[in-house]
Amino acid sequence: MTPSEMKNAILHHLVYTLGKDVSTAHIYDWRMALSFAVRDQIVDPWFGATRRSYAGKLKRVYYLSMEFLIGRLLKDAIINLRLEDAALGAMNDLGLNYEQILEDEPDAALGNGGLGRLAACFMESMSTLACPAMGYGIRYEHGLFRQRFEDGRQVEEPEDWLNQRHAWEFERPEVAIDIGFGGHVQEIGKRANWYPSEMLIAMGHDTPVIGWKGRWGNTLRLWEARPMHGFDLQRFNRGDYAAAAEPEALARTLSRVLYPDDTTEQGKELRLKQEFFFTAASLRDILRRFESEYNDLKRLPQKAAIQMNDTHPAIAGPELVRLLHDERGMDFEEAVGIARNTLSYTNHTLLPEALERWDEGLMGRLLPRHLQLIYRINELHMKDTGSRKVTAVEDGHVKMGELSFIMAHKVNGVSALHTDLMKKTVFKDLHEQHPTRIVNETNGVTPRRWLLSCNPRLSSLITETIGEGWVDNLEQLERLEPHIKDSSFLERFAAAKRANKVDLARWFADDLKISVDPESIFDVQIKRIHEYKRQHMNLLETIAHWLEIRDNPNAGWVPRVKIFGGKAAPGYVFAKEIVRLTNDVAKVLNSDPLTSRYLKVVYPPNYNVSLAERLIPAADLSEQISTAGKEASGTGNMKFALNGALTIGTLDGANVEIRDLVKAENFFLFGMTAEEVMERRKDSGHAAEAIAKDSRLARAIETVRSGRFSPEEPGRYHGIADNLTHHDYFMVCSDFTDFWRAQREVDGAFGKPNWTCMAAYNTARSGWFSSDRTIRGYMADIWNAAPAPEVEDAAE
Ligand code: Z15
Repeated sequence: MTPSEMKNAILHHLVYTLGKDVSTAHIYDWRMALSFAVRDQIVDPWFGATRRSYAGKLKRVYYLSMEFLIGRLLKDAIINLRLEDAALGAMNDLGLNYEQILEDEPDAALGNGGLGRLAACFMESMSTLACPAMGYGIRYEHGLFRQRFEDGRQVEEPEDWLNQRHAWEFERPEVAIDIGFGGHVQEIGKRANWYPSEMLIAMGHDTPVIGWKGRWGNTLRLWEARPMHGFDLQRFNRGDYAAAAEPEALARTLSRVLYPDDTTEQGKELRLKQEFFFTAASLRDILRRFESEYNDLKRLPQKAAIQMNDTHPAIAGPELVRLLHDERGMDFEEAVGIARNTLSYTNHTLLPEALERWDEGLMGRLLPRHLQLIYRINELHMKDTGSRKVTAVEDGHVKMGELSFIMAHKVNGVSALHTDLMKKTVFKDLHEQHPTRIVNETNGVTPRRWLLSCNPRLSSLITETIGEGWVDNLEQLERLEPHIKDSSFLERFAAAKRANKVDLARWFADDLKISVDPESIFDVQIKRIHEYKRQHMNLLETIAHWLEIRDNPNAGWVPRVKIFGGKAAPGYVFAKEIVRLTNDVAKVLNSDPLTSRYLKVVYPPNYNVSLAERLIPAADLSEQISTAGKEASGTGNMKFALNGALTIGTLDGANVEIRDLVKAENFFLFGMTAEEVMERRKDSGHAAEAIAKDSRLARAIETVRSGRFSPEEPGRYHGIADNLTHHDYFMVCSDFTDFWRAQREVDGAFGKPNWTCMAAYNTARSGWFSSDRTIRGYMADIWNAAPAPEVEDAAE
């Protein structure tokens, strides 16, 4: 497409789709017009892919996920369809600012963090690899809340992405599926009919996901909850206007809002309803499609692979059994077998507070037939294994992890260490019973968004050095290695990083009114706020460093900017205190005339995918400092390494694999191993002991306790200080000393010529962390699915 063709398409949409004139169009109208012009280019390759899946009778992958944290979509589509020149040219021609238009798009924040973003990367990689697939989730009216700071405190505001027209989706009113809750069960022999007492409709909305070079396009189908009977006209005519709209409002609550808890489970009724709602709608849709193509349900596992992203869709097991057994008359044991061969399950955490357990009473009320089937599935499992050791129902609760394991033919962890720990801890007994069921698929990230799109300077340098093949064959980044000896390459590598830092510094100055020196170390920790991720350890180190600079302000310190980003779950009190402490520390440090040249703290509010795209390319240092054994994988860690940041990190999650690949000398390792953590926890005096041994740590905690950062309320942080001294479950104190040592090693290394070599090695050896590699692994080890044959590039 040429710039002038693009311009004509934009003008056409401006007038005929948006009903706007050039003279009255706002930035929103131009963005929409550009989006529709780009969307037009998606449709043909997308249809083509769908047609070929049907014509070739290809096996389809179904990715069931409560969350898809997809972020902005316009630039992604432009890049994958290679429309940059056309779009930029058209915008220039029209006198519009291309960057500004892209920035006008709200983030689609239909997820909390890693799990939802992984689902989004997987969708993009499945399209790039021409893996016939469909994502299924919920079309939340409100995505993850927006975060604001008020006197340093987090304030949550509703997120309203659907206040504007969403350019990328196609409404599918014909894809409307009835969903029931409650009611009673009528048993007929071993089978049963379920008569729900409450019904609503799941309506589909399809978003095309286009792969690299437009080779292939899959669909993300998100369900919206609609009332069965919209509006009560009788009531309205009686004058009861509010009551007339009630059934509608009630049904719609199901897709109203994303639960804002990441790795903490609340066990709320509405949440269970959401889980069943989208899972049941997806399964019915999958079976309908299968039955339109094939007439033998026994072949379901050959033609469909259904991935459960965590236990949120775990009700898929009993529901699929119900559809096959109750509704289609298949023998129970056979139905369980078919369901299991179709289903697989990804576990994303070992944290006990994140493992879903549903109250049997609640489950029985909402899903009476499913609870019966869960009992039978559980009994069958005990019969088959000859053991009563493991059970999916215990203490009046249904344990969704166990249920998912029992109903899946493969269960995967998300990093090597995590998979190993799964076998040794939460699923120890099940693993002994089914020793080949657990497999590892280490997470990955899409290089299209997380390098090509977010870091154009580094991307151009890479392409000029080794050609363009890396974009969909990321392991080609290895070819950079011989250039790491070449001083002109290193200079350009450093220049790209510096320019990214200058951009970020300008944004900090303009948007946050904080000035930072781009020559400083940009030290970044961005992720959800959680005790196990230990933002408070990073803060203590910052405070200790600050105190030391104050002791000796003229010692020639290596300047640093500590950058934090992340949201706390609204009900997670401790995490919210960490948010506030970060802001309070920033206030004191940034205005300290003795130290602010050397040390600043920046905490931009409302961390999201778009902000990550801005921060990661400008980072020198990536903070991956979770308590070993607690972070299942991490994916931010991969994005940073890929963009040439060095990691300071523990041996946790995928950090282990990052360090193996980029080599120990290019990674700042510190802290206890997972085993050492478990050992040390047995010693109840671990925190006190660590504090007694490290005067810097003692002083930092004392400073927090003293009210130095909250003079108007000196007791504000006693809670944090007490937790650290007495409890410290996540071993902040015990790891602090080694963390400090590693940070000083960073100071020593930064600015030396070798730093750029280390950074470049990180980029050159991160190719394995492409989500293309991960998806190939799932296809081979779990889904038994193949890419569509003979796929050609649509865009070039
Ligand atoms: C979530 O984002 C993750 C795990 C969960 O159990 C839930 Cl509920 C949400 C994260 C892990 O914490 C992170 O380590 C991992 O990289 C990510 O899932 C994707 O696997």
